[in-house]
Amino acid sequence: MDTRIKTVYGRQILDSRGNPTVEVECFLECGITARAGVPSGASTGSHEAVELRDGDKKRFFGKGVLNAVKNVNGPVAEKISGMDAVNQGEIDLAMISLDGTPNKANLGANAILAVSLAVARAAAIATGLPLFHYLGGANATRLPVPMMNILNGGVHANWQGADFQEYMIVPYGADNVRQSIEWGSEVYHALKSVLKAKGHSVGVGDEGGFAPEVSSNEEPIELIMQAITEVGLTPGKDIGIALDPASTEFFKDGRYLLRTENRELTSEEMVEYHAALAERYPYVVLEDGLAEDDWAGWKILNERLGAMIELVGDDLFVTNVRRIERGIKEDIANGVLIKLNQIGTLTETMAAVRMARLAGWGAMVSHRSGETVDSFIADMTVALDTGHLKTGAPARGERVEKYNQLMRIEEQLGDAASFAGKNAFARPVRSF
Ligand code: 2PG
Ligand code: MG
Repeated sequence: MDTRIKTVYGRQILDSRGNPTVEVECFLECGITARAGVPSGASTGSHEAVELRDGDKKRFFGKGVLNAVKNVNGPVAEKISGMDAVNQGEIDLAMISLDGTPNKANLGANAILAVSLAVARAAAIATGLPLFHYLGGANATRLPVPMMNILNGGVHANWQGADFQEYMIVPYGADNVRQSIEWGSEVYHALKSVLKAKGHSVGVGDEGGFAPEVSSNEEPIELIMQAITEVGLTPGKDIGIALDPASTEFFKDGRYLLRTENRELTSEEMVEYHAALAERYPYVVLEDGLAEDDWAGWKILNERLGAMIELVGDDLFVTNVRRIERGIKEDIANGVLIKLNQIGTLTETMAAVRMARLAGWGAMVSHRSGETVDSFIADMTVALDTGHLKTGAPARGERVEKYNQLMRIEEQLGDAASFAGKNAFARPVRSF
């Protein structure tokens, strides 16, 4: 089978928020073609690789990606045509050097990533392996715990609800991925009833979770705890809680501004806020508990809570080994969020996971708030055995496609499949 790349072809499509994004087809000499689409964030970290937007205000309010598409169809196609699709590392390196900047500002991380993923998928098809096996080898048999964001706040809910961006349920007590998704779906629907009964809105945010107006950032946890018990499950035993406040978004002039509570907190006070929540709730993961450049605050956070829960850096580390390395040296967290488009190639993403795991850290693979129906991250999570994947609510096509893919993989693996469950995290799940 001739797995050399004949060419790649990019186009502009829409993401789940209705904004333009890049999609790429990869054509191999043997006749195989494969497609990949890239996501786009809203609460983006300032240290992320560059998402190239046209800036032409007359089209898509400046958000077009026609220049990124042009880069795929011009210089990138020229550079990688003839290379062997199974040599992922070489192809990714070739694009990185063609770009020539430290943050992919020339070609755009959106252009480069779409090619990187389409190439991987084409190679998988050509070698006759499912994507998770192609990327992860014969050992890729463990399914992740789905981290389901069922209540949205912050910028994902237009700042009309909680300040904290994501309230996730973590069905770690299930026997397998299918059951964990079933539980997650039931709790999601029960939460809808709980909200309705209290007269709350049941409109949803960008990631499919409900987005009610609340009077504190703790209230959503209470509502979710109620939903869990209403479906006959036990918080702490069957299902845990994870939060992504996306704290960078409400960090101004050295203070954390909690608008719903009319309070301004220092880093130390924000840490105590989370410590108090961790005492009352079966809290397993806290992502971006502090802002992206508050390294001193993160140090305090890790000293206070690092033995108890997984503290994940998203905007802080931006899937970048240089920032992760510094985090490990300074001992300021114990987990990293993994987003392909923060760094821009599959190879660099895998290096970030490797570095985190070698340090004994957790690695949580993540979608973006603007998504396509591409389910690449579901396969990648199984391949890299990171044990947990966050990809929104168990609702909305672009979110459920990833969860559905996990169920397909589990089915395909049959008896060989296992479920990460309570072992998914950098810290053991506390008894509650
Ligand atoms: C996050 C993500 C995904 P966004 O903060 O973790 O949930 O949001 O894609 O908007 O950065
Ligand atoms: Mg985040």
